[in-house]
Amino acid sequence: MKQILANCRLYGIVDMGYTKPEQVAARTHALIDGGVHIIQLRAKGVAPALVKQWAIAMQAICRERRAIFVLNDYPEMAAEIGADAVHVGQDGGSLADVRKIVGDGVLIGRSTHSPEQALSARQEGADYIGFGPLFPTGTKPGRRAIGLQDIATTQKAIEDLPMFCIGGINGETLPDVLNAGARRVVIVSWLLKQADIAQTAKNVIRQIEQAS
Ligand code: TZP
Repeated sequence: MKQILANCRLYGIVDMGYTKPEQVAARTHALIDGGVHIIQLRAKGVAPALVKQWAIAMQAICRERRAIFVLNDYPEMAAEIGADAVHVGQDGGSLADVRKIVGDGVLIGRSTHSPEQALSARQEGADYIGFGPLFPTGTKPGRRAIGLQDIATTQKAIEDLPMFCIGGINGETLPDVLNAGARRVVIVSWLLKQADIAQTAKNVIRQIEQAS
């Protein structure tokens, strides 16, 4: 799994704010078809029983197709359903506590919003980090944008820890994000709104690889 993570350029999120329940499986497949090998379920404000149902479905698809399935926010549920990874925010408790819940075989991702938080996440034992939001985004309303200026120095400071830049990335902003030094990105709403998710993902991955 660490190898899949290390090779991953584009991280996809099936965000239930933009996805109908009946689209969960098809979107998971479309992302994998497009070369996205790490896929998160993000379902804010939804009953845990529903989250669990979608998580089990996505985990099965990801296992069969050798992608990493990440559950956002629910370490206990991640452990229970055998998720590959769990992602927690700054308010998600210490990573040592999350590690105790999920055990050693599960990857842990942490959202970070500053270079200091990125370094702390590394020290705490995160397997990867999200870094953003780079731009204001309706997917995380009210969260201050951190801009592009710290991407390169932060990636250097955390050495080989995979850092996924996130927040307001789309076809227009991607070139600036890559010019600022990003080599891994998460794209949520723009990607999910595309008519052809798989083809768009392929195009994005090609652009990232060309910049690398
Ligand atoms: N964390 C920081 S920004 C963000 C999250 C989950 C949302 C990114 O979504 P979008 O739609 O790609 O801007």
